[in-house]
Amino acid sequence: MANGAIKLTDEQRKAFDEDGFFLVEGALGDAEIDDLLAVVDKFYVHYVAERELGPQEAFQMRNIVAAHPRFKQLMDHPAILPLVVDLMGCNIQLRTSHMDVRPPMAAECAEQTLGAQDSFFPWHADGPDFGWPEVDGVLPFMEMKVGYYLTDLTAHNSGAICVVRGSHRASPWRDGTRESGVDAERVVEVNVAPGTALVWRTALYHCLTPNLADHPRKCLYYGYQHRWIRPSDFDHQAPTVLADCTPIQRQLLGELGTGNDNYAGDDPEVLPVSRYWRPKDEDIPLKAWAQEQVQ
Ligand SMILES: O=C(O)CCC(=O)C(=O)O
Repeated sequence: MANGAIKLTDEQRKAFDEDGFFLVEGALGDAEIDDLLAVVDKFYVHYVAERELGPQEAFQMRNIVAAHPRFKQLMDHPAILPLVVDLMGCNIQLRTSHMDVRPPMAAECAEQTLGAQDSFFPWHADGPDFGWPEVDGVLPFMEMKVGYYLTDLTAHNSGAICVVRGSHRASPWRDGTRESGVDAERVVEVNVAPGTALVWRTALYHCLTPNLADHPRKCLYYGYQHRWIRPSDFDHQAPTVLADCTPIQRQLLGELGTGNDNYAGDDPEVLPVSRYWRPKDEDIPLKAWAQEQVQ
């Protein structure tokens, strides 16, 4: 990666701050898409049989970074990691990673009001049970996700995610209006070609259109958060998952980049201090990496 590549463009930063998202077209090349689809299909076929899923049933699998090396590689994809680090800083980790397969649905699903609370996929913002802390009704910037779309979502009602532009800066949930508080003018249906990445704040209200296309919709999501928050998919990843990781990958998987396990610092008996809270440089290899990018 070329030095200087870490910087977001002005347009990307403005879009992320004001709209809550931007797109990176061609983030994945054709060969990467094919590779990833092969892995998605392998898991999907396996779980359809094991869980006896119906032909129209949506399937989601979490912590995919632990399930397959190809999924693990994507968490520090060279086209996207610089953008994530520029947006969140270097003291970050994964909160979640998931794959989503949504087969074609019955045409009647399009009769449901988009995102209605009784629909197949209601409007929501991501967050833990009991919610994020709110400041004046608005969520602080706690986390972001990158969505990688592997199949064609260019048609209306092909199962694409919809986001409400700028909704991370307002809180229609507070007055109890829920989906009726979603301003239709600001709804963006993310109709994109395979290989596109959506870089977004998970405080954005989002839902899905029904998939009325003739092919299943397949995509992957990677959620990033500050390291002093707890991930949702894991406490610690299994040693086998960590074994062949780079220091940056170990960091993103929630470990100290050194591979050491003195999480409570050098003097845990008298002066414990979490190295997620107060990392040394060697604990966050992303710091040196980020500095190299801007030289
Ligand atoms: O696109 C999807 O299938 C799920 C999106 C979503 O709700 C999420 O990532 O939080």
